[in-house]
Amino acid sequence: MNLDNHKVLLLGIDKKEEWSLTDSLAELAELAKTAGLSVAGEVTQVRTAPHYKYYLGSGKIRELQPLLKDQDIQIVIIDDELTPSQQKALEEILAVKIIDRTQLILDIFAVRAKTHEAQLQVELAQLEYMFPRLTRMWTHLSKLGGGIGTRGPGEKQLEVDKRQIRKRIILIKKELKSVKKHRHTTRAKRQNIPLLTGALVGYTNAGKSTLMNLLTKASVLVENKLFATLDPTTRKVILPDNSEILITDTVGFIKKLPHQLVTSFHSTLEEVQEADFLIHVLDVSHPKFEILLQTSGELLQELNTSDKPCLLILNKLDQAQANLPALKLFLEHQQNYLVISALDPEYLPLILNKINQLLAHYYDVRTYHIPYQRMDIVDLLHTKAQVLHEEYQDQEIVLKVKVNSILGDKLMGALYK
Ligand SMILES: Nc1nc2c(ncn2[C@@H]2O[C@H](COP(=O)(O)OP(=O)(O)OP(=O)(O)O)[C@@H](O)[C@H]2O)c(=O)[nH]1
Ligand SMILES: [Mg+2]
Repeated sequence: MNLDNHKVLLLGIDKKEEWSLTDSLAELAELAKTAGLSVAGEVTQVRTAPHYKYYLGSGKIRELQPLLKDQDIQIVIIDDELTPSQQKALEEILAVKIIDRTQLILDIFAVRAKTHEAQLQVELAQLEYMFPRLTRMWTHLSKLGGGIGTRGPGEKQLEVDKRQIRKRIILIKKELKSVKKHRHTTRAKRQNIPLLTGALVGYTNAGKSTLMNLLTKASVLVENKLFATLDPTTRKVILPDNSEILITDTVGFIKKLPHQLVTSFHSTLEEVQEADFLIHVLDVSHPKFEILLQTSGELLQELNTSDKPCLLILNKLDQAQANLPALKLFLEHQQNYLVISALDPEYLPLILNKINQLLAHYYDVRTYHIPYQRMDIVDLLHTKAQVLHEEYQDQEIVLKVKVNSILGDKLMGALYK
């Protein structure tokens, strides 16, 4: 779908929630801009739930019709995910193209996906979104053509289309499995020399890639657009105590994240699950930063990562003046956090020290029995751990070390598997 430069109207319903319609529409407008659309205005209605047929009530729909004509608007974007029949009914009554929030996000992901894996994941999500909608579309046509009980031409076409989509879904899933296997071997290679891995996580546009660039001096795409990063990038970082870690930049979270994307991006989010610790980045210049944190927190919980050591980075301090009182209150209940501006390199030593501190909590004294053919591990312990005692015996080397427990576990795994 080419959405470039089209004038669009946003529609939303106000359910009087803490994440207000204003917040939600501001985000929807950002999404629309990211997709290359130009937002002409918004129409809202206070309702406890969407109208079952038209999303908005019929009075509001009547108001909309002349407005769309006057302003020559051909695309309307809905702030929620519509049911297939709502979408169809709205398109008919308003005579414009209706795009829901899910479709818009899928569209952005489709344009942004760079690697083969991300492209497959997005296509899968799009097909899963399309499948039930296709049924509706063709059921309607076949009824017009043949009536109940007859297999009209529409129905036959529907069967063909459905079969093709199903086939494509199976093919993509198979291909994703093989891509994933390849990624696992790359990761396994990485783990040959076990390094602690931290994942940068958080709401979209929080500044994860900016922080990644600061930490690794790499050039990861940074943009004031939503979902600038879709593919996980991993880079090495050297901490003040000379230990090396890996940092992975990941795809951002968003409220009302389409469930098709959650399942399709599962393997990308695996990077988060496999990480030893998390760096959770939060944009504290956002007026509802606590809700953003809560949303990301819920997604992290779904990914079963709540028990990982986590450093909370409160970012964009330079733009957060209006939020300072709220921020102060919020921080009274927080541990392991740092308030920074990722655009300002002066914060770099502070961040690196904090990561060091976070990982320092996890030190153990351990004894390793290392066979002579694994001198690589002996070397590694000499550089990455504090050696307390070392003994060269006939069959093995016995090392007593103070070592980071996460690294220690990885070494145990490498030695005794
Ligand atoms: N003022 C200010 N802007 C920042 C700061 N950190 C990042 N930004 C800006 O915020 C925008 C988003 O930054 P990114 O690093 O792309 O955010 P992200 O979390 O990687 O976003 P996604 O990849 O879309 O999930 C960019 O325009 C950055 O320049 C900061 O400390 N202060
Ligand atoms: Mg990014």
